[in-house]
Amino acid sequence: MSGDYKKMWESLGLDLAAHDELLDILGKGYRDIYLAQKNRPQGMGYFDFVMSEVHGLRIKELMDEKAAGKKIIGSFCVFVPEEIVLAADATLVGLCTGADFAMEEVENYLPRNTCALIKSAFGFKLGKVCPYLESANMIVGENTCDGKKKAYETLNNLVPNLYVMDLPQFKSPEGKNLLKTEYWRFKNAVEELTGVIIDTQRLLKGIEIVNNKRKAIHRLSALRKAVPAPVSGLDALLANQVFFYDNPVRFTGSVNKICDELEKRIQNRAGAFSEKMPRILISGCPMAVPNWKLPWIIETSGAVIVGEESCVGERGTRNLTNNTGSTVEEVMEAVIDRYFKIDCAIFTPNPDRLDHIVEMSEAYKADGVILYGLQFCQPYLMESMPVEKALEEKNIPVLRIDTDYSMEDIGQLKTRVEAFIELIK
Ligand code: BJ8
Repeated sequence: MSGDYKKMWESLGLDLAAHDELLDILGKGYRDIYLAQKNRPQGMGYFDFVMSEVHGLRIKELMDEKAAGKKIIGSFCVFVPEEIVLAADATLVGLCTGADFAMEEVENYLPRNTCALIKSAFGFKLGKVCPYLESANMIVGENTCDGKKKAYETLNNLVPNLYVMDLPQFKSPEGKNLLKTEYWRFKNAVEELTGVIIDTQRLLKGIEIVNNKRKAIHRLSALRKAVPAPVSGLDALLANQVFFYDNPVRFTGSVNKICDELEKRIQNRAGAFSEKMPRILISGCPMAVPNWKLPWIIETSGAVIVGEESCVGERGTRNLTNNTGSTVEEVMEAVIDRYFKIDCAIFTPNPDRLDHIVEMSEAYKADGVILYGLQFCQPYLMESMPVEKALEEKNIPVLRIDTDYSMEDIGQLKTRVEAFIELIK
């Protein structure tokens, strides 16, 4: 971290010693996994900088925004509509959920067999090491899986500003009505928090900013369809992760710059990968920073990841929001339409997700799919069994993995991944 941010972290109530420890681990992991890669696009330098300042400069920017009267809203899920947040001149940030921290304390609040993502959110809170969570004026919890839903009841006692959003589980007209009710309620809550009335123009502006961010990511994804792949899956994942933290306009420009560079690489058939390298699609639970374990294992085992069917990936970014409405009701309807298409495994039944995995595996010319589930994540682990069967019936090779954030199973995972890659070569 280049600046001196100690006072800022102190003012946020962080535990400085624990936070230093976290930054050391994060920095080491980043060096070993990211900086050890060969032939990275130069544009990734921007993301290296963002990561080196993820608890520093970015937090300072958020604090400056707050000092100027703006509000910060933290979220754990892609169902929280950024368009509405931006329309009120507020900023949406993803909250820390990608690493184990203060696990002993966490298990005083949550059962042992809770998924790593939920435990991690609590670990960052109880360990006092997430400056995003501590700087947020509102924290949005969403009723998705049962684990999160019940965990928010407990989190409510640990933070002063939790807002819980209900979400449907059926893709039915009634389900959509529930989402509509909840998005209007959220709009009102954001208006109350910020003191800004969200009108049509404001909402359209919010849509434009978020759509541009999505379009840049779509452009990056489309370039990954090239053979050989022009960029590593690890670097593309990082861009998808930073999507949740960075200033959206700056992020869009930075991703587009990388895309310009990748287009040249494709023209010159340059890059770090050979045409013969097996191409992998990852599908399943989201991978938040610094959860890079499985992609790192895959890409140090002779394969390249070409797509992520994940909320930190194409499930989260794939559809744009229609921006043609002329009343606030019409524009809100467009926001609701867009988010109602997200095919999270909490929906039942959820056939769209299988279709999307097949579609992605063809579009990205994947040689195999790795289904990634976090241990104790019932929605994704349960759904992975019929998905595996359906993919096998279509002769798409599949490997099903369930793991957590610990490093204990690295050897075992590597053996399984290497065997799978050998099989699809
Ligand atoms: S829209 S995927 S971001 S809920 S891993 S906490 S499901 S037990 S994260 Fe998600 Fe929104 Fe859905 Fe996407 Fe529960 Fe599973 Fe844990 Fe999970």
